[in-house]
Amino acid sequence: MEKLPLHGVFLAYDHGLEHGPTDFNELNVSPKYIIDIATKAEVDALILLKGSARNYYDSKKVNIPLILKLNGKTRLYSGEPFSTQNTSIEEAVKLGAAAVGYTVYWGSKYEKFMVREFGRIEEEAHSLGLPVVMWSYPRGKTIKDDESPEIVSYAARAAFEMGADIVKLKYPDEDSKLDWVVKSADKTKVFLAGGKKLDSLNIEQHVKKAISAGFSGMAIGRNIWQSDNPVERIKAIKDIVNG
Ligand code: FBP
Repeated sequence: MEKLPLHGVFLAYDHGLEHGPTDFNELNVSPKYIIDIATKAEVDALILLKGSARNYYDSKKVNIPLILKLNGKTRLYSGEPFSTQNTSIEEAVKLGAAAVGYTVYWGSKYEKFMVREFGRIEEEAHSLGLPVVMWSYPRGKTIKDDESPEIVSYAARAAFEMGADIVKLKYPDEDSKLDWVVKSADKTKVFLAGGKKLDSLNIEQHVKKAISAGFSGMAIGRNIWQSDNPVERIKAIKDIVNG
């Protein structure tokens, strides 16, 4: 099993469940295409759900650490955000995962269930030496602006208090508050989430600012595998992250 670095560029590909194949084209609809990109660009980790991992990720052949995402939901569901666990840590170990991931929708009516589930997962994963990555996403009726610095810092702090090793966060809408986000996360390493397709200049500017404020990396999906030159885009982001 590859060890998960706490710094770098992670390639996310859990969108088939989260958004449906509407995010995909003829090429990126296949997990094999994603694993080829990840291998060529030497990403620091690959984020998959169990279906893609079981069918395409061979831990003996792919030299990239796997983060197995343990929960998820579809876009077909329209209530208050609620993402439930769909696989176990035992399964993550069987698949050769180096870490596990879980989304918490802070502020949702169902926050209490996700908190309880994450708490159990975090303790079990750590007892086996597996790092835990939290997608820390304030979302739901009570969250008016999920990119406000107060909300993003709160998401950072909540991940630290819940024992996450890495937290994946949205870019706050005030650059000057990036370092407060990092301070709020304390020992938890902060990774920037990607978002919908942006031009490369825009992404790179975000990454530069985030890294100089103390972010540890980026976990990105659509902006890479929807691009015409995915390997080059990862390499450009890696160059910024690695200084
Ligand atoms: P992107 O870089 O494509 O935004 O991927 C990051 C990610 O967190 C995925 O892991 C996840 O499927 C998706 O974003 C969630 O998207 P949304 O914000 O629409 O729920």
